[in-house]
Amino acid sequence: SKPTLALIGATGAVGTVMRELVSTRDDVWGEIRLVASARSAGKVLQVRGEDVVVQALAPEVFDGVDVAIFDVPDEVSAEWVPVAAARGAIAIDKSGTFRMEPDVPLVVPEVNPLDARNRPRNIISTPNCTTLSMMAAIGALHAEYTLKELVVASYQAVSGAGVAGPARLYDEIEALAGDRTVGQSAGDVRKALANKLEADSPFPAPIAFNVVPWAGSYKEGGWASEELKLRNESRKILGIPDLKVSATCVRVPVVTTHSLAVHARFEREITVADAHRILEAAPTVVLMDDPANGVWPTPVDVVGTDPTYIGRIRQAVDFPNTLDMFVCGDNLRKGAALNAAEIAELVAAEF
Ligand code: 11C
Repeated sequence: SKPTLALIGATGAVGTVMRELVSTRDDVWGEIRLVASARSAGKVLQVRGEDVVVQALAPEVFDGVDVAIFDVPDEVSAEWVPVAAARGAIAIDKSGTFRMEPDVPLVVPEVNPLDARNRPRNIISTPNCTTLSMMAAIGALHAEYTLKELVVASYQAVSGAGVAGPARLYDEIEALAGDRTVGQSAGDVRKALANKLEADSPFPAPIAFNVVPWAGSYKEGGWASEELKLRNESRKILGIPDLKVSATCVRVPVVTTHSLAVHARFEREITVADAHRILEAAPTVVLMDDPANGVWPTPVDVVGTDPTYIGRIRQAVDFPNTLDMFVCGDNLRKGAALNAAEIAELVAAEF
């Protein structure tokens, strides 16, 4: 019989996309349970065209569950993922809690699908959306040319911060709309917003009319947690423990779809034509690279779709064996819900 799936965090930004994905992809699931915090329990949500009542997170909700996908805050995963695993479910966790633990695989199905089978704790982690937004493309290039170094600048969408992110961006845009004087002197955007909106924002600076060089929490040395995740997770997924990675993560006023400018050095020379050949053959990558005709990916054309888009591929003039590229991926789909769904389907195929 088909395995039972539980979606934990069913009402969040990623949970909403997750319900859509399991309703539209090949239906490999028997029962699907929706689980959320006590606050959302009792809500009725649609899955596969049917009404399902959301259950409150409790040990019993995992009884009989084969696969549980968690998209909840780190501390909720820390408490509840082991409960699900102890009750016999294979837990697929989107949080940062278990990603770097040596006995928990960190899986991107295009890159390291076999790692999903080696799960001594019944836990599989899925990466940060920033790492994921480039991994299918970078993994394909690495498989043939062996990656040595990555220097990345991210342009991260506000929905990476959960449902509060887009809410804040829309509020700020609305508050500033119609004022054609704003954005022309230091502090005027802050002042205009302070007059109209609560100070409470998921972002440490105005996000409308701005870019914010900070994503995540403060880490030693002045790093933002997102930058270190990108480094550590890339190393683990690609299986290159000494990969050199340096990142600067920036939040931009885009609703959904993370973009990354990637400077990648390989073990040997790689031309633009080599990269095109590899990326054209990669099933989940879309090559949009005809700059003479204005063809390159942008978030507004990518949002709501599954693939990883790549363009602006250039051979770095002053750096041997190095390509510069621009990658876009929907941070809620491949960056989150889709990767988790794909891992879950790998596991479901074992039943
Ligand atoms: C963001 N990438 O855009 C983050 C959100 O480790 O899964 C996801 C954080 C994580 O804010």
